[in-house]
Amino acid sequence: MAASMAWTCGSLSRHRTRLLPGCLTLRKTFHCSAAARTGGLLFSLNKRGLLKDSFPDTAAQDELPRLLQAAPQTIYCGFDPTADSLHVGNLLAIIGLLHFRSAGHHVLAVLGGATAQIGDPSGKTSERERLSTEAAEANSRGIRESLQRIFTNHELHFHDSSRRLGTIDVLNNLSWYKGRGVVEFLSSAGRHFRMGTMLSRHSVQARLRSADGMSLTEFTYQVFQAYDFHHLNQIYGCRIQLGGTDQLGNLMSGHDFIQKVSGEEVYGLTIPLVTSTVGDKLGKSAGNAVWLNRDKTSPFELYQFFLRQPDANVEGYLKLFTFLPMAEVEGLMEQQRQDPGKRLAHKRLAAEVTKLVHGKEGLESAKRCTNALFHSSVQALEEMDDEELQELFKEAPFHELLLEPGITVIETCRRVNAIPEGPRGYRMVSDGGVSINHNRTDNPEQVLIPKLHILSNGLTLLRVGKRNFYIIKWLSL
Ligand code: YSA
Repeated sequence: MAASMAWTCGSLSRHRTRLLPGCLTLRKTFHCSAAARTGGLLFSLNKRGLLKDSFPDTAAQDELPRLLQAAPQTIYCGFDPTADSLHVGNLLAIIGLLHFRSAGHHVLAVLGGATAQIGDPSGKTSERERLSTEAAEANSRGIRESLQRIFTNHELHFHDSSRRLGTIDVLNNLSWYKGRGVVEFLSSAGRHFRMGTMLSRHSVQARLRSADGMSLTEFTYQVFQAYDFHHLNQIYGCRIQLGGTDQLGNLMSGHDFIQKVSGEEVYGLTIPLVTSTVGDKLGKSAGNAVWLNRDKTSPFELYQFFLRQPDANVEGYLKLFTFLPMAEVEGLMEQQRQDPGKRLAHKRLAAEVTKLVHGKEGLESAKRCTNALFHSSVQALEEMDDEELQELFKEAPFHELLLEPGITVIETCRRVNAIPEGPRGYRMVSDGGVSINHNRTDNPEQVLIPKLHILSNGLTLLRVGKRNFYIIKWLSL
């Protein structure tokens, strides 16, 4: 069976390979061919901290860099549609693919419409609930849309147009399993899989030790991912599969299967798993998901997620999650060290990721929301439409009210049930507990003034106490 190895081979242990500070360490430890040394793609990905393991070991160190320099190659990564959106953990795999595309290689993003119904046991402590074909298809639509949006944003905003961009295709593995008979599949593909090897996979071992064990369905997962690799190799000439380190066993199964059925040399590359500040893998199962679809995580929330990263993460994240040249990352970090209060590196990180995921408009929306919320900017509020305002104040009730002439502050508060009835509510306003469009309003009888209390977009943001927001959309009589 093929061995895997960490990219920084030599004397460094695997666990120290993740965020290496710079080329000096790499030059000492990165044992590679002349092809890779002369500015190869893998070398630069490794420098960014984007590569973790590769296999088979020496082949990937020597042959693969040469192959990548000789001609455009085809690389794939799979995404199981177990939810209707991808999350920031998956984004790193997408970014990995995009680096290959920028270097002129062809990229296949595979939606696991079939494999999602089997359920990948990798990194999971228990079996997923069964996913119906309909749910997998609906989820695939959401994911396909966000993949395509990110690919377009990358092409528009991040690709150096003087370089030839490789092609990109989004496929769904349901298309090659549909109508395939189980007897035929097991009698042809199945016989190339050895039980001992399958049982030795970390994902299987971990589950066999758990109280619930593992179902046959989950156990066969690696067979399907291996078969996909073979299928893509046969149809698209794909020789490289990319995935997070949790996918290593599945990647190896594909390598072994292809060796047996066609003897083709293929390669696996893994990227590091991004973890939260408490060490959980960023993803949806950990309950801490930051999604890539706007209806689940708004551009503003995504922007804030990166803006709020601990200082210690920023340099690594700039290298992993952005396409900024390394020299620019180093320059930004130097500026940040000289004036940490400005948080230039955090802001750039948040802006680059938001632009990649939601485009220029998404980034503008995120900045508008930031100004409206944290810098009390009335102008920013005025530039928002009601959808964006609702995204910003997710928990805030949204009311549509008829704009009657002479309507007062207290009447407005009462209509949206923002204050208690009677004198208590009246006192809340007169004591200064209410603000409208970021301006404290302590006269309950004040008649609402257009432009001040009612913005030109027909909206009013009412705040009662510290954090109870109400959004009012005024309808003309
Ligand atoms: C792969 C190949 C196939 O032929 C068919 C299906 C698949 C899907 C694969 N088995 C899987 O379940 N992937 S995933 O949907 O869970 O995640 C998609 C990719 O994002 C994987 O490569 C995964 O390792 C990566 N990923 C998820 N969370 C991550 C992460 N990468 C870095 N950090 C995280 N927190």
